[in-house]
Amino acid sequence: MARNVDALYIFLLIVCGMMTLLIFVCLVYFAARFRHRPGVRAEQIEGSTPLEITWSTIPFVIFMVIFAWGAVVYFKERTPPADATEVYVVAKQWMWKVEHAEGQREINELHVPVGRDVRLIMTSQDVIHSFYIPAFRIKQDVLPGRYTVEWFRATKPGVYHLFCAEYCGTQHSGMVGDIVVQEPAQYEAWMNGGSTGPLSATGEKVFAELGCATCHHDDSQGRGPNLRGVFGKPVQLADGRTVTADENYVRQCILDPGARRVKGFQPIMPTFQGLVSEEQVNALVAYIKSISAAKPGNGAKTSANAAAPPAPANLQPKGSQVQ
Ligand code: HEC
Ligand SMILES: [Cu+2]
Repeated sequence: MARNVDALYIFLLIVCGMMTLLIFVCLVYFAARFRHRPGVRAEQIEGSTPLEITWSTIPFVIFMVIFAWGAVVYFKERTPPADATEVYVVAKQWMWKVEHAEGQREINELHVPVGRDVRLIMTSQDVIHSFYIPAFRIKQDVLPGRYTVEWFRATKPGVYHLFCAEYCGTQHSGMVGDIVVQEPAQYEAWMNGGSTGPLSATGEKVFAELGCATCHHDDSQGRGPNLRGVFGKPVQLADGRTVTADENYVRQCILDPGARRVKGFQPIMPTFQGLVSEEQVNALVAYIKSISAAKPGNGAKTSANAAAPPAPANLQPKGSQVQ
């Protein structure tokens, strides 16, 4: 992404530089050419339509080029590839806590392999921070109460600066870290040292500990919806809206279930606000994601569901939505 951003930026610099040069050349030339001479009277000019059209059209075209080019770069930078490796980031005053899907945790460091797409799912435990890697030309605010996302693919091994780019209190300037980009083999070795098991497994434990499983069963008999296959799919809400079950949706289900209710269920799910840490929410999200990923076992179950006589759409077990 850095190359795209740089190219656009250099283009802006060149356009601005040429404009500045043009203005100063004209300034000096006109000052000399039309300076006051004894006996010469200024002659009044009443404007020129061709001139007006020229100096409106040319800047317009240049600005539209900048706009279109900027939009293309922006949308590319804002759209993570679907198969990117996921890493959870929790910001707090004044550190970055990182959790890999494989279970590795680190503080103020993020290890990634070279050449892999990495998608960061970020939230804050307190105030607004901003995850900024200048070398990769990416920066994204990290907000309390929701997830924001950014992604990158590191192309060269090395250690790169990580900064917090949003003033977040007295030690804001100390909220720095390292992005460690390693060759795949090195990265594997690092990854295998001292892992606590996959994040989704931690999530499964949290799911059991918090009693989620008392309502969310593996079939359609529970008081809550079957969560298998929910992630990434559209969900019909009681108020008629249809939303996609992404990270922010699952997060809101856990922390603020009153904000949206799934159609066809009693509003009995309690809030877990204050009972779970950001890390536990991340683990739950990873777990719910993992039981929605297409797996052979899951698929078999799904086709059994699909063969069953059709139930009213809102009562269908969620698993049946898996393709
Ligand atoms: C007292 C029963 C109960 C408990 C305990 C419970 N839930 Fe729920 N949950 C529900 C019900 C009922 C719904 C559907 C109505 C709604 O949206 O509130 C639901 C909805 C959800 C949804 C949205 C599902 C969909 O199909 O879109 C998610 C995700 C979820 N719960 C996760 C959890 C997690 C994680 C926990 C544990 C931290 C938990 N729930 C604990 C009853 C419960
Ligand atoms: Cu900060």
